[in-house]
Amino acid sequence: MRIQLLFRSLAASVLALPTLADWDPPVDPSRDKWVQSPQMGPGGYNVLSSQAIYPGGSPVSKIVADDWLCNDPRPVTDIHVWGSWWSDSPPPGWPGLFSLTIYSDIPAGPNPGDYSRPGDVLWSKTLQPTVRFWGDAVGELFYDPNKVLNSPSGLSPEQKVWQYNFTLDPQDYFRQQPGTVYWLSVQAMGITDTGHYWGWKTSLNHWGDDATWADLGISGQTAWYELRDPLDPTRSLDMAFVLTVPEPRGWVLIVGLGLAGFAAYRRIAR
Ligand SMILES: [Ca+2]
Repeated sequence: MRIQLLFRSLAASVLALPTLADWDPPVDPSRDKWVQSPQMGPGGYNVLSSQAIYPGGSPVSKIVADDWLCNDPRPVTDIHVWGSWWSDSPPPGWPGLFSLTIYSDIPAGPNPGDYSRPGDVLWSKTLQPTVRFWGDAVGELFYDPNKVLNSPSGLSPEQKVWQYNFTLDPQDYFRQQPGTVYWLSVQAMGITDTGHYWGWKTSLNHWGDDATWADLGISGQTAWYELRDPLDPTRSLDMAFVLTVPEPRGWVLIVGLGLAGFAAYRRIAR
């Protein structure tokens, strides 16, 4: 009977916790390796980062990347980002696949155009996240740096913000070198219905260099371009993402359930 009560208590604890794949503030150094929070409302943008079809029928494969500093040796086990859909219109039936890539850093040079940018590809996965609604951000804008959408400004209103949570399998953990700068890109893959475009949300926080964007064409990738505020080019834009490590809470539950199972086995075996 005591064992049954223990199992019930542990099961209740599991149900009472939020889904471990999600990420919520406040920042917890035991869980969070890097945090750049989303900027909700005026001044916030969702920057086109999709493999999709423009309204005129031409394909687009835009990619956005931002930098971070590895400041401890724990591996990246989860990647969390925020984003929105152009005109708040997600594509019906889309399988929800994203391409995530981590690059080395090409440091900034002495000249004004020598901003830092992604270098060699170190890690790349195509993953399907869990998705949850994050909130309404009235006053923010969707931005296409190519200015094909909503020409000539490239800007249009939207406000539905979603959180995308990518949980990596242990064999896919990204193992970093402390003191090293890396870049992360996130792109929504294979959107075939014209009129649906995903944008990666900009962040309240600035670190390192501006985010960058590029196009992946048939003839290869274009250069990386700096991402600046389209309404105030003096303002740097960075992207909203969180990198987490193995969550202590999850390990406590796993160990607890293991001990309970062992105790039950001992009782039955007697
Ligand atoms: Ca940055």
